[in-house]
Amino acid sequence: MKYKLYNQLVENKKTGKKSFSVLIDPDKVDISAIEQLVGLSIDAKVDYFFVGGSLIISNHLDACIRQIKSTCHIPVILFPGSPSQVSSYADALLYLSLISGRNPELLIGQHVLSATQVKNSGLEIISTGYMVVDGGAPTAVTYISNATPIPADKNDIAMCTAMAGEMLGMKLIYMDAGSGAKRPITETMIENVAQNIEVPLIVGGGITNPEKAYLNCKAGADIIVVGNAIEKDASIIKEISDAVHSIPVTI
Ligand code: 1GP
Repeated sequence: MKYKLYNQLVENKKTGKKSFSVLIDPDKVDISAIEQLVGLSIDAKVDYFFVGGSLIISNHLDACIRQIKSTCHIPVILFPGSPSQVSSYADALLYLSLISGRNPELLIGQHVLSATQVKNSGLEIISTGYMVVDGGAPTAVTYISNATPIPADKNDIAMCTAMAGEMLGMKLIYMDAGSGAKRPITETMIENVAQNIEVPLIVGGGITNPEKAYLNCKAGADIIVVGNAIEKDASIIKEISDAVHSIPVTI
């Protein structure tokens, strides 16, 4: 049971089933707004909720997740911006190492400091090679991480970074242009990475329409994450979910 969610991700990849994840930043939603968001997500057959953010302003992470869990069975996966964003109410945690950067604190330092807390949380822990790609403007993640993102046109660097992450034992690769990125990651870069790794590939950052979500999946993304565009207009949840799920399962 410990790798329940991860095993499902691997199974999905084998069959070519693409997934859609709605990103909820606890600082950007009221508890009252979550009910509506969850309702739309159930109707749209959303696969996962990712919960997390770069800052902690509101300090209602637990309440936020409990609200989601009280109204649906969609798995909640923590996407933490810092070690303090651990909540036992979630189903799993992306244990992120910022492999695109050279800031030792985000490669291993904070992990050491929070290892006991993370292990004792009882959450399913999924080690994730986190790659930030330049999205055309400084985003919260590039500023806070104090690390240079991979240039948007350096497909080889992205490919080799992902390959190294996989060979180091990371179970997922997450390519992120940063929340609200002006330019999402190109399909060419996604394709280069996807063709050279076997672990599931998550892609997010600046995806604002169903067409881009679809193209990213065709290029090899297994999970599409959208946050910012949904904060602006939640009705887009269904359009993007339909686009992601329109890709036929191959086996
Ligand atoms: C950011 O990948 C996520 O870490 C989602 O980005 O908010 O731009 O959709 P957006």
